[in-house]
Amino acid sequence: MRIGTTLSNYIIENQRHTHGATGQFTGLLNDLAVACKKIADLVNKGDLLNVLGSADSENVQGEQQKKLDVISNLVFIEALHHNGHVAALASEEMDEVYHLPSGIPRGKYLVLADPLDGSSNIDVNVSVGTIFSVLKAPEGVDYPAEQDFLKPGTEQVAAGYCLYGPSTMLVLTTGQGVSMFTLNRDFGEFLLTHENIMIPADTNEFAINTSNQRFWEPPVQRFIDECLRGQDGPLGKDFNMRWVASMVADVHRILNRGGLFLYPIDAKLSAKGQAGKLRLMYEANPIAFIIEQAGGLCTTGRERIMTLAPESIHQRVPVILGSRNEVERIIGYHSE
Ligand code: AHM
Ligand code: MG
Repeated sequence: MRIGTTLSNYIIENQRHTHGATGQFTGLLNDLAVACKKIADLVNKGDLLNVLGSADSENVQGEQQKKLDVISNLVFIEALHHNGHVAALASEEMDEVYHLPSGIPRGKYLVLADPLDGSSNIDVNVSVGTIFSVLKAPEGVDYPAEQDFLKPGTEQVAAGYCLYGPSTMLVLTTGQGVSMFTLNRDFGEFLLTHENIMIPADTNEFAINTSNQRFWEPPVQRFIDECLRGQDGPLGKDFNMRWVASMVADVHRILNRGGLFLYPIDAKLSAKGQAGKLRLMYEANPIAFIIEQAGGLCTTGRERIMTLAPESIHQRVPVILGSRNEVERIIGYHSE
């Protein structure tokens, strides 16, 4: 019986094809995989470990943290900070950049993460995930500042997510397509299960939180209205709708069978002074990198997500992504 291609096999093979590679990037991806395996175990055991429920604390964005949000963030730091692969870390659950303690060797990379995406699903046993984005660190800087993280998505060297669903799956891009790995819990390895994922260009499935409908802008109102009018409407086809409320799970479905995901700007968010719901640096950018590598598009409706110039690590943006032809249609509605 063969073992198959482990995540380690896969990244070491990639390293062989990268001129001047030192093994640090390979080490970093291994660290990330360890963090994901640990979080998968916590999510899986849930109530048995007394890790569900509220943490009685808020993050920098004033959102109530769950115990598992806080614990996953600690796992992320522990797995990444001491192997000499990163120079600093940032996450949804930390107000400021995390600086490595003195005495720990500085690595070549910066990592941003949403340690546990889909907070509202944690306590109800619905799929959640970890999202990560990897950037190059500035050379010779012991304590990279927030400014050093503020690079457009096009400068990511890798991005991925781990989905904690019926199976635990790690989805990764290093800019050469998208690969999927499934965790074999029996021997604790991620094994390559899909390569060169491509999102179908057309779709008849969309995901949006329609409870916000009355707050949407006209282009999104128009598009969803046309979807709902189905075969008799201008789009000439019937649509299906899904909304998991964990972006990783909605994105995973889109990678596998096509579809659209929209978390647009709306009047309710604007009234709170927010430019969107999702965070650019550790949600939208890494997911955009994956979606584009799989042939899809990711936009605010008006601009490509990956070329936005970030202003802060916790910045929010509108996100519209998925099957190319329908995203192009929505972009067109925004420009009319
Ligand atoms: P989180 O990082 O606090 O979990 O928030 C992000 C999540 C996304 O995963 C999901 O698509 C969205 O928020 C759901 O929002 P809503 O509850 O408004 O439907
Ligand atoms: Mg999130």
